[in-house]
Amino acid sequence: MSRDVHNPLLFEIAWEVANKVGGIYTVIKSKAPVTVHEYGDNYTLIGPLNHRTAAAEVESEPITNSYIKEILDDMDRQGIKWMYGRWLIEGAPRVILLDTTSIIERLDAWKADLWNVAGIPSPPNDQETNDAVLFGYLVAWFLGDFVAREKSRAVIAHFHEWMSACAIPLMRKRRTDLTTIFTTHATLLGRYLCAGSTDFYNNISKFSVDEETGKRGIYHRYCIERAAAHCCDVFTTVSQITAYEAEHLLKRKPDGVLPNGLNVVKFSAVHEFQNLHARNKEKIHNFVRGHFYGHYDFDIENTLYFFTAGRYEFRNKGVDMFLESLGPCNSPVTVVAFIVMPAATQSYAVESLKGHAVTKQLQETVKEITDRIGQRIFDKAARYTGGDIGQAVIDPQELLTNEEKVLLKRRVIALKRSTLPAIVTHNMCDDSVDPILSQLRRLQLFNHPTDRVKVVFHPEFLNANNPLFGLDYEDFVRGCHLGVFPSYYEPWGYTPAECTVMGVPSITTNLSGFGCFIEEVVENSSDYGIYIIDRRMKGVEESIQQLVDCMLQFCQKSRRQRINQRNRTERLSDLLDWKLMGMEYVRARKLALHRAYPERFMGNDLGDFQQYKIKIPRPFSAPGSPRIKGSNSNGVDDLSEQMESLGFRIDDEEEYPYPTILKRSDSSRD
Ligand code: U2F
Ligand code: UDP
Ligand code: G6P
Repeated sequence: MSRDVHNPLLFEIAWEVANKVGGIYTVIKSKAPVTVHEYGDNYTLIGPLNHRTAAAEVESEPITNSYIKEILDDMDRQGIKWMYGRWLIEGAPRVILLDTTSIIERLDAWKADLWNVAGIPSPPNDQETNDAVLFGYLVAWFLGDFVAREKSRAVIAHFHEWMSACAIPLMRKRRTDLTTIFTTHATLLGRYLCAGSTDFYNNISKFSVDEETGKRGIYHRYCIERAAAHCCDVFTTVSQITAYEAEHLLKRKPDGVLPNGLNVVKFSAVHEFQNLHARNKEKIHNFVRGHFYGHYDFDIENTLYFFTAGRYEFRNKGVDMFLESLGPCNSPVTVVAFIVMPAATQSYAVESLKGHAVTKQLQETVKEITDRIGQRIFDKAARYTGGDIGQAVIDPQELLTNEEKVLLKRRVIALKRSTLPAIVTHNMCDDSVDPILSQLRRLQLFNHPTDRVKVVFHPEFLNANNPLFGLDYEDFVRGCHLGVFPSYYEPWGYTPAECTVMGVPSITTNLSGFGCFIEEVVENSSDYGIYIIDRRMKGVEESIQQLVDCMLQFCQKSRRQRINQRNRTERLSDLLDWKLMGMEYVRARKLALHRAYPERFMGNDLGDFQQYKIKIPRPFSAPGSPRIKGSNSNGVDDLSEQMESLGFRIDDEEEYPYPTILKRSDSSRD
């Protein structure tokens, strides 16, 4: 059968399509605009139907593709519930959501089939695996039926993470006529091993993977992940470091790396992000005044805000290292270090709410009194009818009435407290064993007046309705001075990348995908506000010392230097834009097509690619931008190399969403 490989159809499949669980949601959602730009209506996402959230995420619309309609109608007749429409995000891609709960009666039969055809076991009580199996069979069903109808064009199915990937071994076994890409965003075993106390990277080649996954009760999940990695046409991960991990733990060397980008929004006035920093910092000031009431004796204009945030993975996210470095950080200015990580809580702590209430009352009283003073000054001056001009100006001694003095004293007395400002804003369910609280107690970081570094643990993600901050996470980040993410296990790490595009300096490590990426493409990244801690070659104590040094170096900067540094940081954002990052996805798709249909690339059959030839300049060559080092110095080959070895010439000048130009190189072997 000869399918048109120059005009393919693309399906992207993930458990987090229109379903926010973790970082993959950010990947797919932020990438949608460029993929839609490239594929238009030839792009369809497939995800699970979560009835609780689907209505807010997706708008239903009639199905225009007759093949898709036939298949979904047929599924409907067989009792499968689904939703078809546009995902309500920028780019508005088409989505198919499949309801795994509507087909639960087939679970046992499908599990038996999975064992028979792929040797993958699935125990009875693992809900996530049950979902993965049901979803996998539905996706394989849909795609199998689709390519049986659509016979003229090539179809690419791109899967993210093991939860969505059960369909890959099934389709390989059924010889479904399409090409597959599997992108893993971590490995199951790697995440588990790192969260424990294993010396992961030094032992990575020695783990007995079956035994280790068995001990942790994830052997069957691991089988799905490993089968997907081996059965797909093109296997990729999000970073070099995860590629290295996948090679050892999944036993296949990835074909390439597809780094995570962001949908970078540029303001028309470049300095607007600086204004936003100042405005949001003001809101954080308000929080600090309330939280530290009774102990608010530091100069807020000379206070720096550091933070870490993300899922509560104490060791993986490097929170242990962050806290450890706060004590020795003898900063010349006051630092408030925030930790924003969701944990189980009962409620906001009364002390936190009280602090904000009493400072708010004080603020209102001061406003009321100053309004009255203003009125009195005006009245006295306005009544001037001639004579001694001094009489028209109120005597400063009389500015406050006795009644106002009493009112003000009452408000000030309410600020007195016998306790220190709390280190946590909520009542925690596991207060006595919580790892962050335990470490803060061990380090005696209790917000003493003499402490240069204060700490506030907010065990809940932020949103604008939050009674303490009243800020969305993004605005909170903008208002801070430095993000600190000394991760130990971090396949990519969106948090420092998000800081960068908002012009907020951050600290990351050479064990995070993002940190390694920046190390590879930017020289002297610390000049540009991205500090990379060495957690690879250094011992823990040395890494902590390096972190302390970075923070101290930052604390010694003048305001002018901080403003300059923020400008440089923000300038790096083009590097992280999907318009550039998306190029690797383009390459992966071309490689997948080539692997599945090599004969379609023979001879002079590549002429069609020429139609995409549109050039736009490289964004990061703007004057004053950081110097870009040659990329991919080690580890997994990049996709360009793979393709060049197949005889294509990759034009690096090209920028997404215009697909890379593939030309047969003159020295082509065929
Ligand atoms: C990898 O991240 P994961 O997708 O495996 O991480 P998850 O545990 O699934 O979730 C992180 C996300 O969950 C969200 C939060 C993150 O986007 O915003 N979240 C939330 O909104 N509310 C909550 O109460 C709890 C979580 C990998 F580990 C990362 O390094 C990569 O960056 C990522 C993408 O490739 O994949
Ligand atoms: N985040 C959030 N609200 C918060 C703190 C963090 O939405 O209060 C988001 C943040 O914007 C980022 C994600 O959490 O997108 C963390 O992603 P990252 O890649 O750093 O790690 P992952 O959690 O995916 O392992
Ligand atoms: C931004 C604002 C400036 C403000 C500065 C404070 O650049 O545009 O008006 O002075 O932030 O910077 P800082 O690092 O002290 O928060």
